[in-house]
Amino acid sequence: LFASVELAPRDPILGLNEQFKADTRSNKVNLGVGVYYDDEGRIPLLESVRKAETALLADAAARSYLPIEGIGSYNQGAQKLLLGADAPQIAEGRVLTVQALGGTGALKIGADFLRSLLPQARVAISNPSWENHRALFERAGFPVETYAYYDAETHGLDFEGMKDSLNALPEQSIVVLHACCHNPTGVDPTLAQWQEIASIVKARNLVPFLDIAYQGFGDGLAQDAAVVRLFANANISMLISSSFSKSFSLYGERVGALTLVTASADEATRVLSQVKRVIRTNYSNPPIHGGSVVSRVLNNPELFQLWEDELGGMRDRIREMRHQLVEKLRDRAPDHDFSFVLTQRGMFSYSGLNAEQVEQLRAEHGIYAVSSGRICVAALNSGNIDYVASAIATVLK
Ligand code: PLP
Ligand code: TYF
Repeated sequence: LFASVELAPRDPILGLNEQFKADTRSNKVNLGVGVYYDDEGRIPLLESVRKAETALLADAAARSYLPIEGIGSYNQGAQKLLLGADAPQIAEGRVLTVQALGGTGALKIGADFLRSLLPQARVAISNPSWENHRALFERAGFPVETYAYYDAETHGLDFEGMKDSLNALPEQSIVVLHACCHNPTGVDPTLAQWQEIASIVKARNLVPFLDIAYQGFGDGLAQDAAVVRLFANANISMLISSSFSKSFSLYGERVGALTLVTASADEATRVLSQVKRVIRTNYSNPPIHGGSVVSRVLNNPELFQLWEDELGGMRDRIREMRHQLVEKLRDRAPDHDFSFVLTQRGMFSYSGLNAEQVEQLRAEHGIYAVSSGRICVAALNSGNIDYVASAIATVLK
């Protein structure tokens, strides 16, 4: 039966993790996978999460099946975080949210739903994008192409190229947009540029699928959702996949949500019924624990404040690492200008290192990065940043 099965390639990022684990060097550093580590190099258990879990344990309940769409208070919390608590679209009953297995699960439910709705559509992702975007939409049956995004010369956005690409897409093409903290480049459009993108999306009748996996890691919870609110207020129907994996440091709980902003309450009811059908035929209904924890935090003002402060702490620490990295590279590699690292946002920086230099970092220094040159700034800390800066300076020579 399985004799003809070929070996599939490893996920380029998660595969790197396996390689890192097998490395026996004590000074090894993993700048590959997009995970937030604290200054001691540990994945934190947030205090807000611990408190919510303690409270949950105190009134432990039996575990029946959840509804297909998941925990109601979780879904409401998630949509308020995206659109704002006072969003008119929510009051009008035009927004629906379903609990999903992480941001990835949300993308997959959305992709499967869109595939039955728009079987002829193509999908456009940014060049470059998170590796799994292409794979996931291709698996769902779509042809996937890219739109211009990153300008390697300026280490910034190729905005003219991006607009040209979007303008050239056929109507009803699905456009996957990173709402904030672009993975892998760390380069985001400005709000004024998002406004222009919204105009194109509207004029060209494109279908925006906003992916937001790092809300709170850019400028703050509300600020990072600005594009979601901008699109909603422009009356654009859209899909939004959101993830709490990073913002709650709950990677293994698979906490995400798919939110759809529709044109009317009636439309929302019909869309929800179809989205539930996709879920039912995939995994029936989501798990309880992670969603319950997040729901507690989102719906309890004290816990929410604590979480927002903790998230702010993570954001500030990453910024501090960006500053220190730029400073240390200025000392050690004065011929190279790394100041662009300061304008990039979120967990990642496209460092400009090439595949050869990345390989040299791994082989000679035990420092792991993605071959594209993407480094996870959130994995730097006061104990490893000097070592990393010196190693980068060495491979630049
Ligand atoms: N989308 C982007 C852009 C990501 O970087 C990630 C990272 O993991 C995801 C989606 C998936 O999130 P999750 O880990 O919650 O599935
Ligand atoms: O880009 C990253 O590193 C994170 C984690 O298949 C990740 O988004 C990477 C690959 C993958 C799933 C998650």
